[in-house]
Amino acid sequence: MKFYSVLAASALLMSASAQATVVFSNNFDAENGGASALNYNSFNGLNSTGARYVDLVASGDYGITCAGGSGSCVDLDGTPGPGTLSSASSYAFSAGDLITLSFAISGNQRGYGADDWTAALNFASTTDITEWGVSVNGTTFAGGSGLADAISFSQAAWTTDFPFVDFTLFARTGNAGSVSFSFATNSADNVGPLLDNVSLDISSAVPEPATWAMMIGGFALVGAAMRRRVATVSFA
Ligand SMILES: [Ca+2]
Ligand SMILES: [Ca+2]
Repeated sequence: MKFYSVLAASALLMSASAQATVVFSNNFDAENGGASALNYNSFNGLNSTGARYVDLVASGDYGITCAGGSGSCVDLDGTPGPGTLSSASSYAFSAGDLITLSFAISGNQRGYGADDWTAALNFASTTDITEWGVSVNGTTFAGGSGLADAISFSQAAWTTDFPFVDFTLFARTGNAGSVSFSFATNSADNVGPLLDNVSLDISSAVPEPATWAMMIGGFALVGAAMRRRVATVSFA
């Protein structure tokens, strides 16, 4: 009986996500033919602005392993940094849409101490945010609501031994508009946080109240499973 209810919750989660629209996705694996490039700025759909460059790293080069153990990823601190990486385009949303920026990020396995990093959703004009927050390895933390020109999450002292963590930064909007996104670090020693698997999703899916109840059951199961993992990783 319990097994059956878990399956039902999973099915609802899948039908909800099927209505989602991925408007941007880059796992960096196809950039530069799969080869590393310092101060790379020919990304598909992304710009490394001004002199704040980032490095493209093929997994295995410089003692760095990307998310999933293969392909390529980005060292947010270029040569020299600090670096920023921003979406080249803005993406339109409608009132009530849920905007989700997903990415994997780790400390730099080369060492060189802890760094700060920030991920942001930047709105073209002041936007009514009805709810926003972050999700870390599947556990959600509420950020609140209000009028905003940008929503950002900043992580201080991201130590070099942090493994890749799946983050999402999300916002539900009360009015239509357009949004871009950006990543930045304060690292300036050529060795910074590693970024991988970036995607932006804009979804108009609003579940029925009855569906919500069952989805919360599903999320609770995920949260319980993930809490133990997160507990070993401190987000102070
Ligand atoms: Ca990758
Ligand atoms: Ca650094």
